[in-house]
Amino acid sequence: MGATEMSFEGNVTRSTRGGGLVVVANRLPVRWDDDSGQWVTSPGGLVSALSPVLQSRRGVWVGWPGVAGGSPDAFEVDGISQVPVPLTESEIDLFYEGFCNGTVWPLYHDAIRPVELHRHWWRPYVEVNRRFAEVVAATAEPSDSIWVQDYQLQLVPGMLRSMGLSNRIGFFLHIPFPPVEIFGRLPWREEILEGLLGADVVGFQTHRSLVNFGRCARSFTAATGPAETLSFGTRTITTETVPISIDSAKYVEEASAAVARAAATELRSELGNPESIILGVDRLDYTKGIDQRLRAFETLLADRPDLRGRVVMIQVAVPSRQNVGEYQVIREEIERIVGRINGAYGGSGWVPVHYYYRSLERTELIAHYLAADVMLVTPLRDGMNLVAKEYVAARTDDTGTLVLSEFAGAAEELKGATIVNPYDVDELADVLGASIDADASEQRSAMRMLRRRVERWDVHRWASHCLESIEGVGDAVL
Ligand code: GDG
Repeated sequence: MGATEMSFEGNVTRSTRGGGLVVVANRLPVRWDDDSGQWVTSPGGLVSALSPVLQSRRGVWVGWPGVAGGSPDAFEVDGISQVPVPLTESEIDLFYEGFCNGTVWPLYHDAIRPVELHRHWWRPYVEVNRRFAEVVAATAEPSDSIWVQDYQLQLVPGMLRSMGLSNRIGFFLHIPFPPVEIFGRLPWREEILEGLLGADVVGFQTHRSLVNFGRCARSFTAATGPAETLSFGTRTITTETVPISIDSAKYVEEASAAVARAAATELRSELGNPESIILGVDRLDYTKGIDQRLRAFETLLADRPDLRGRVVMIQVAVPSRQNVGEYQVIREEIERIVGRINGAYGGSGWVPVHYYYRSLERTELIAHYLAADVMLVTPLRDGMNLVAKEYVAARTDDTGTLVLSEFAGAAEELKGATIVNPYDVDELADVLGASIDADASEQRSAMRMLRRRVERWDVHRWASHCLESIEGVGDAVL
């Protein structure tokens, strides 16, 4: 995370509050830019979806500003009031890297890595959630709707109720909610569930997560009733499946530009004009199945000597959570496999795996989507996976194959993709080989169907649906 202590002076303009909507997320949608000496908006789907809503309602975003230590008073960027919640270095260590990413993250992703349970991580989680709740309580007007985001802030809705707030409150979980057998391990399961049950509406990426939540709520709290409308005390909590999406029109526009097409052609030629380019783009996270995917490519090269020299795999691994031990372990493992494949099969100008441990500029990312004949999105568990949707949106000529893990939330929605079990390396290798050989007309009809879905259900539809539900005026998801 590389957070440094920083003091905030000057550059702060106090905002005037209107009313309407308070978004609460671990991070503010802005970051401090040392070069320009001002706050700049961080790009991202959630920010682009919520910005117009927040601007028109003069809404507020409550979150951590991204650097440890003191934080400024509320300030405004691009017409949105930013209300910072300060975190100390020790809280970043114990709350964020500890409880959020060492306990909740692995637990909610099927416990595919050991789940660390420490009381000295739980207490800071409670304290930081309380600080967020206090800031929200001091900021929200009685008529405001409050929308809390994600696994870092699960206690906030319940805390707001304990403080006596009667506002409409929504919560959206971006990651999976695990089955009762896994969630039940958590010593603080009741507290977390009661935190979430403070909301009026809880949104999930998949139906599976919604069902898991209903079962857990009935098993570990006094909640009763069907998962979709739980009764808890005197209140009713509605849950829904609302898959998050991307700014599809923006992707289509950027991918259609001549400059993007030219960059893709150039990329292909730099790689020696291979017959097929296989692409993976992920944060470097053990949930993303990067190691299994590389093993599948290795198996393919062993089984199919005819493909050697003709196909290239690009894996973009964006550095993430580098202070968490399991992330260092998975990075070493991935780099070992890349070295093994290139050492065994590479030669005479052909490099089988091009591995980047860095993030790409957005224009480069789009050029990669355009150049890739096969996109491998093979997480072992994933809330949704936006990369899958971005690839689909970028394929405006309807070519290309999306190979998608059945364990990604996106698989519930993108049924026309080539669905795989990422744990089955041999199957994955076979599917990869078949995708390389695939008939272009078959690919076209599958991709057209996927594109229709991604264009119709975009992040703006997602956000307006969620907000209408929170405000009690929602209708059905498409
Ligand atoms: C969590 C959940 C859920 C990636 N590499 C580069 C780059 N990216 C961008 C992608 C995409 C985003 O990062 C990654 O989003 P994902 O959805 O794939 O994954 P998580 O970060 O794990 O997100 C996930 C999501 O929240 C939303 O609810 O879907 O399940 O785990 O937008 O484009 N962007 C640039 N260069 C890169 O190299 N510019």
